[in-house]
Amino acid sequence: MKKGFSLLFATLVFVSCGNDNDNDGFTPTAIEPLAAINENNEAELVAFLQTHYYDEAIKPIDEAPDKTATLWDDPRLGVKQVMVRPSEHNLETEGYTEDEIANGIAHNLYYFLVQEGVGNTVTTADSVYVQYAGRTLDLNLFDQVKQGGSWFDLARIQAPQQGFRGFAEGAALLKTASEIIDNADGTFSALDAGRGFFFFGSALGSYQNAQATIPAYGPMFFEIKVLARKITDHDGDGIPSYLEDLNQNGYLFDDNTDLEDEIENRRTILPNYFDPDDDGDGTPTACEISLGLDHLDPNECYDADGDGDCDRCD
Ligand SMILES: [Ca+2]
Ligand SMILES: [Ca+2]
Ligand SMILES: [Ca+2]
Ligand SMILES: [Ca+2]
Repeated sequence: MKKGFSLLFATLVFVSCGNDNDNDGFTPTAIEPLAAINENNEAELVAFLQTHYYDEAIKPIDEAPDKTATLWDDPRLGVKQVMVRPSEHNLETEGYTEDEIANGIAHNLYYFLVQEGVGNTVTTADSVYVQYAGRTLDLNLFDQVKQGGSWFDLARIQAPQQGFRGFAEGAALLKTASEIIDNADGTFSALDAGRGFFFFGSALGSYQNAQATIPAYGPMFFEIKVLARKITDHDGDGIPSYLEDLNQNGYLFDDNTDLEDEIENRRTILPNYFDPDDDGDGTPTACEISLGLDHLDPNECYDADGDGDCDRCD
């Protein structure tokens, strides 16, 4: 993995700063409302798609010459969009519906697939081995791996603090290579790997955090080629992480069975995919499954000595 992107994905904890004009240094920039940022980013994305084109032999995406079909209307590409609903960016202000507060604000992720891939399907909970390039809409490359590949844990990079949910959503629209063949010179060839281009707004990227050459609230696009994937079980409870996405929206941070209990008892907030005791009753999920108990019901647990407290069974 290139150092730059490693930093980008691993340490997105900076606070965006701006000069407060009082000449006493920098103060954190207030987080802008999600709906307004979405509207701006959507307009920027559509304008980009309508003024740029795809030519595999050249960049492969560049400003479209006159009378050239753009990304927006090139029938060869058939640009599609999927709706993703981030919910974690400043929805505490007025003006949002209950549905938006509960399920997020609808964002378009635009994409086209050069090749879907013929291997395994990918979910946003998988770890993937990828080649990729990420650019801002001024075509500035902020990082890439085109030789070999890098492993990314899609569940973790979609975390609010990491901020690359769009990357995870895009990778999950592809399939892996059918086969990876080791070449005699130490390189490898990936046969029929899924490859596509994914364009998304800042709420599916780094939002208010300016990172490397990505400006605060800046939309971006990625070219992603998925070579291989591993199914994950982050908390080792025997339930694959993709099955811990209870509401099946591809986002692993809004599924937390014992959230209220974690808040009330000041325990660490752990979404189910990262929580070895999903219902917080004291009996680990793996124990409950092995005993045939409901691991999402805190009223059902293993009480070894009958004292009313839930116990481990290992
Ligand atoms: Ca699990
Ligand atoms: Ca979810
Ligand atoms: Ca939890
Ligand atoms: Ca439990």
